[in-house]
Formats: sequence, C-alpha cells, structure tokens
Amino acid sequence: MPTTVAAPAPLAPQSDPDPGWLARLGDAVLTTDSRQRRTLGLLLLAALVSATVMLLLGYAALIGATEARHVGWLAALFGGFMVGFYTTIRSGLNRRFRDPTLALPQVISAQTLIAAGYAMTGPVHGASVIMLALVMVFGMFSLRPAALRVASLYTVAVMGVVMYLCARHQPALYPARLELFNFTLTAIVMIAISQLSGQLMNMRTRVKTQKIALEQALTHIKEMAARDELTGLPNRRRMMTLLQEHATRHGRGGPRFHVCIIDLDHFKSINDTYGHAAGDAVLRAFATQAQQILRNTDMIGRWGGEEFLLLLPETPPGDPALGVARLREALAAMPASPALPDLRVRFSAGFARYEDGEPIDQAIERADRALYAAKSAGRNRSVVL
Ligand code: GH3
Ligand code: MG
Ligand code: MG
Repeated sequence: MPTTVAAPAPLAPQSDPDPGWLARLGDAVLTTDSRQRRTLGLLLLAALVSATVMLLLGYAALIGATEARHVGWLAALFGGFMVGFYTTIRSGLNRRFRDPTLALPQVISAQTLIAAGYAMTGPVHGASVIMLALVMVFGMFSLRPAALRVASLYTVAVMGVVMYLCARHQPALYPARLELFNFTLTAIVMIAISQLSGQLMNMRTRVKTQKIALEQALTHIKEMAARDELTGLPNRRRMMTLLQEHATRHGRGGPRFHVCIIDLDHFKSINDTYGHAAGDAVLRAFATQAQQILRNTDMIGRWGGEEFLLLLPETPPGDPALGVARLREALAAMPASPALPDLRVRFSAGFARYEDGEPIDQAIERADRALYAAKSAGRNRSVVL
C-alpha cells in the first residue's frame, strides 16, 4: 500500500543560546524536571507567604503584642519544616511516596505550625484562624477531596486540643467563651472548604473530559479534512501539501519525484450506462487496486472527479512509471467493480518530472499536458513530459 505521509527532513542542528544566569539559578534551585519544579515552586510560594507572616509576627513582638522568644521558636519550627521538605523534594526522595507532591504532609505541617502559633501569640492569636483557611486553599489545588477531608479533620482536632489547653491554662488571654467561638468558626470553615474541594474536583474532571473529547474531535476533523469521502484516499488539499513538502525537501537535497495524473477513460459512459452509484463503486475499486499495486513509497490521492494524482519519489532502483504500468495490466484483467464483472477500467496517465526549484504548479501543469497528450493519442496509455 502506498504511504501518504513521510517524515520531514531533519533541520540543521542549532546551538542553544545561553539561557542566562537567572534561568541557571532557577534550574539549580528548582531542578529541570517539570514535575519536581512544580512541586518545589508551590513549596517556595508557601514559604514566601509564611516568611511574610513571620515578619508580621516580628512586628507583633516589636509592639509588645506577643513575645519575641515565641516568634523565634515559631520561626525555627517553620525553618525546620521548610529545610526538611525542600531537601526531601530536591533530592528526589519524594518520588518514593505515593503522592510525590507531599501535599498532605505539607498541609498537616503548616496546620501544626499555625496551631503552635495560636498557643504562643497571646492577644493576636485570633488571626491564626485566617491562616488555617489559607493553608486549606493551598491544599485545594493539590489535594484530592479525601485527603483534604483528612487535613480538615486534623485541623479541627488539633485546634480543639490547643484551644482547650489554652483556655484551661491561660484563661486571661484565651477566655473559654471566645475559644468556643473560634473553635466553631474553625470547624465551619473546614467543613465548607472540604465541600468546595469536592465541587472543584468535579469541575476539574469535567474540564478534563471535555478537553479529551475536543482533542479527539479535532483529530477526527483534521483526518476528515485531509481525506476524500468516497474513496478514503488523501484529497486534493492533502496531496497539494504533500507535493509542496516534497518540493521543499528536494530543494534541501531530498529525493527527486514525479507527478502523475491519472484520468479514467470514458468514465461518463459508465455513469450513463450503469448509473451514478455504479460509477462510485468503480472509483472505489480503482482506489483500492491502486493502493495495493503501487510501491510503498508512492502516494496516491483523489484529485477530483475521476482523476487521481500520484506522487512518485525516485527511489533507485526502479522506474517511477513501473507501478502505473503494473496497475494498468492488473485493471485489464479484473472487473471494474464487484457488481460489473465484465467491465474493465482503462485510464490515461500524464507524467512530469519535478525540476529543481520550479513551483509545484508547473510540474502539475506539465503532467496535465502529458495527460491531454495521452488522451489525444487514443487513451489507455501513459505520456511523460
Ligand atoms: P475522458 O476519457 O475524456 O476522460 O472521458 P470521461 O467521460 O472520463 O470524462 P468527462 O470529463 O467527460 O466525464 C467525467 C465524468 O465523471 C463526469 C462526471 O459526472 C463523473 N464523475 C465525477 N465525479 C464523480 C463521482 O464522484 N462519482 C461518479 N459516479 N461520477 C463522477
Ligand atoms: Mg476527467
Ligand atoms: Mg475521464
């Protein structure tokens, strides 16, 4: 069967331009692996937000709203977590885990840090509830709903314990009624975020399904746009593209090729005698035969009506016209279609050799003239120009 697609000729190798020091630094910090980069990128974003909050706590210590040593402990705990996660991911150790993004351990660590902060920040502890919600928002982008529920449950549990202990041991700073209020608020926010996460997941799944369906439809449309419906052969547009590609490739040192136009002889009389549907069946049978008999390197497409265009690369040894001669012989010995066992299909063919640098239209025009000459000389023959 003749092929219809050929690989493009390799382009001259190009040396990559220097990516610059910023890109090199980015590669060193975030690695060049795209997945690891995304995981580390998210960690560093979380680190940036947390570091800003630490600065804010520093300010709280400065104005006497909290104790400086408590802020120091929190900063040390935060630094420990960050170093731990960064080295685990940067070294590739994270790949051994079921979820290499380590999203759940990161969220749990962050909530633990915030719970510790809640217990240490005295008068400004109420603000921690906002931070709990922010961490869960981060989690929504990287955790599945089930894991997010685990994180929410953990948050409610750990905050419950911390709030209870604070109310018990420091009732002046953590009045029990206020703690009950904070706890209820935390629980409500966690439940709401868990719910939203489920909806977000559904939305993502829908978008993904739609994307796959669109991609499939696009492939199908492209395939349809390149094929002739009746014969299944590449259509005129596709053949034109292939001819242009081969002309360009020949210009770069690729093989030379011949263009051949085949026109079935007295096809109108088949239609007139047996009907249009019978004519269609003859066109289909011709296409099938041609695909079977031509060389693998030859390409055939429907040019229009009862005309076919062949692209025949010069692949030594062998005359490019031999395949067409074989096709002529085969058709002389076989029915024009299964329904017309006594009818034979004959055709005239015009060949043109593609000349260096000429526009492809010129070669097609020569093939057309050669075809006209074959018709004028009595049909059922080939002429080369
Ligand atoms: P010649 O030997 O000079 O080529 O004569 P011809 O009858 O083959 O050529 P002509 O151009 O006079 O007629 C071509 C016919 O092909 C006319 C047209 O109705 C028919 N045809 C074009 N496309 C189709 C098609 O898709 N199906 C069918 N059944 N007939 C088609
Ligand atoms: Mg014709
Ligand atoms: Mg014809």
